[in-house]
Amino acid sequence: MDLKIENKRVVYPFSVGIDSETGMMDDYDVHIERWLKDITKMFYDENAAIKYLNKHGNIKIYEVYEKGIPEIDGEVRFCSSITYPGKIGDEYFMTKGHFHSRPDTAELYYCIRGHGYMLMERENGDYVIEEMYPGRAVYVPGYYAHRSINIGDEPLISLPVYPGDAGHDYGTIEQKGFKHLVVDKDGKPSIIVNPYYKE
Ligand code: PAN
Ligand code: ZN
Repeated sequence: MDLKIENKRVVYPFSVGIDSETGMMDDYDVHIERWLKDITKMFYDENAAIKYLNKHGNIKIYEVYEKGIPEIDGEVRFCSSITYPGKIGDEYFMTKGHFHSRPDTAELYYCIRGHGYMLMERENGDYVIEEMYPGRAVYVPGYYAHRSINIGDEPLISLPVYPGDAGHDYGTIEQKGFKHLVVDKDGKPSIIVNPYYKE
């Protein structure tokens, strides 16, 4: 059988290690870091984000290690996703979140460390939240935007796995936001409606 070739690159069988303490991959092609300065607008209380920056300086909110697997039908892409503990105002640190560019594609997240929520929300605002903790797998069906939220006090580490041709649509969430947010209320995570959500 022919090996798949994309960008003149042959995909050979491989394996990779993911450190269960740090989430670091021992062999990766892409490393994405999201720092507060770059994503202040993702937090609903942008003033709190600016205050945080002025008081404490920049901070890493989350990062991702991944292998450069071709973004084509038939492939399976995966990464190590690490969201750090903390809050901006009363909102927990979280990933930007996105729909898939091919919106019908699903995703499976396997949680390795920490305690969090997976927020899944449809374009009409319907939402579901599933808890993430070590050993727990969360299935994100197609047509749901998804975001990992760290509600604990250690890094939230997970292994997301998704179809090669899923793609990432960040623009919709950047413009509209999620309708639902997870905030700390009296020391407990609580779901609120985003006051700035654009229908
Ligand atoms: C994940 C996410 C990862 C980072 O691999 O890409 O957790 O979150 P953002 O992409 O929202 O910045 C995934 O859902 N891939 O499809
Ligand atoms: Zn995804």
